[in-house]
Amino acid sequence: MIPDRSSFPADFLFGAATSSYQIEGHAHGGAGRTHWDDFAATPGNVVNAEHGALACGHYHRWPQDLDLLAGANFDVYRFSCSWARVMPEGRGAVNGEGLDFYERLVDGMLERGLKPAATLYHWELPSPLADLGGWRNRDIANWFADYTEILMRRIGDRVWSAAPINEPWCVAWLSHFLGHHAPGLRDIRATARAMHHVGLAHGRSIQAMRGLGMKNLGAVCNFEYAQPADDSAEAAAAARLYDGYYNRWFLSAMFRKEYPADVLEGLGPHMPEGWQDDMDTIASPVDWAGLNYYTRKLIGPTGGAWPAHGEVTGPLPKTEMGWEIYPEGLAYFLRRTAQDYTGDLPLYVTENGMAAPDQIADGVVQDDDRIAFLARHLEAVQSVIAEGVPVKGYFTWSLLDNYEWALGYDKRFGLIHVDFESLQRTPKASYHALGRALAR
Ligand code: IFM
Repeated sequence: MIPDRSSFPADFLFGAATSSYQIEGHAHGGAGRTHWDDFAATPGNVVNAEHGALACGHYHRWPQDLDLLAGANFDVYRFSCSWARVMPEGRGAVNGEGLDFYERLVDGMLERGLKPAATLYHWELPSPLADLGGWRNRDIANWFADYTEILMRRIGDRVWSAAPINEPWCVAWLSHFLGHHAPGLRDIRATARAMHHVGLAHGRSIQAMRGLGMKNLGAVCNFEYAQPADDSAEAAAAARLYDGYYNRWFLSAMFRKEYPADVLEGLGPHMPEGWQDDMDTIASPVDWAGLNYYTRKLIGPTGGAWPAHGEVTGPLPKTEMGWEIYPEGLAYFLRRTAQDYTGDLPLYVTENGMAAPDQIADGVVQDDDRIAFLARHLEAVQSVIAEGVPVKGYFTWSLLDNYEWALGYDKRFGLIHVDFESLQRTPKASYHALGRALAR
């Protein structure tokens, strides 16, 4: 059973999250080309070479989607804006249609009593900026600050919160070291630069929004619980290092003005010159921290080049992504983030959810596994609130089935089923269960 709203503190907020490229339909409304369009058009990168040109058609169907959000009694909608929709070339000319779209969307939320929680970058980098080196180029911090200012001059007075960059680890490591996401690089020098410039862009964006007088600004990072694959000292060291570049790198920079020493042993030689001088900017004060959490990984040594470790398949029940279900990890990160980095700052679980092989039968999607997943993770949140950790809200990923990046449209994370031919929305059992739990 999903715990009721009444079993949380009175000011605790519930929301659902999405992102622009994953739902909007990038071909509409004058948006510019992005590195995800390029990545998806390159054979072998994305299942079935699927892309976000149409996605969920949210660009035209947003009123219905906002009605669905309000219908499930959510308080907040965490959405993202597309840089290339606002500035098709990434710099210079502004696409008025794009700004109009986000203004309509934000006003639509307010009309329905939903708090707009904006993210400025959820991964679709304008291609012309990718041509200039993208996240490897230090100038991206200023380009991003300019985009922040243009977008927020239009909607900044009405959003409830704003965060610059969703999941810096994915922007940097997943995309430049593992090559799983655009731009698909596997290069340690590119990775080190991206790991630093993402933080710098975050800080410059926060500064730009402060300059506009905006409040309730945050940082959203993702976390994976890293557990040693066995009892050996080597496995313990491997898991510790994984935890370092995945979970500690960005928090250390944003809240302590330093990078973890163990990770610098590997990345240090590849860092951009003078990176130490940027730490004050990266640590520009924020008002809250957001944690995206899905799973744990068992990590063991592999030999070979740094970081010389890899994942071992774990024994726990898994989601359709093959990710182990481990709510204890969420409790661990909330506790550790408050203790080691953020103190009394409000924490939000900004993403949590699961992919399942959902099927419609007689108009019903009976996603009981998702209901159990949400219940267990919400109970984990309650357990740390009882310990005094200042968790102030929880967002499920995702409102809609959507474009799961390199895995295309097969992996369904939504509370609402989307038929990607007709674009018809069908609320799943989890949507109804959450709606009942959140009723006031
Ligand atoms: O779909 C993604 C989202 O874009 C970022 N966080 C994780 C989700 C599930 O993989």
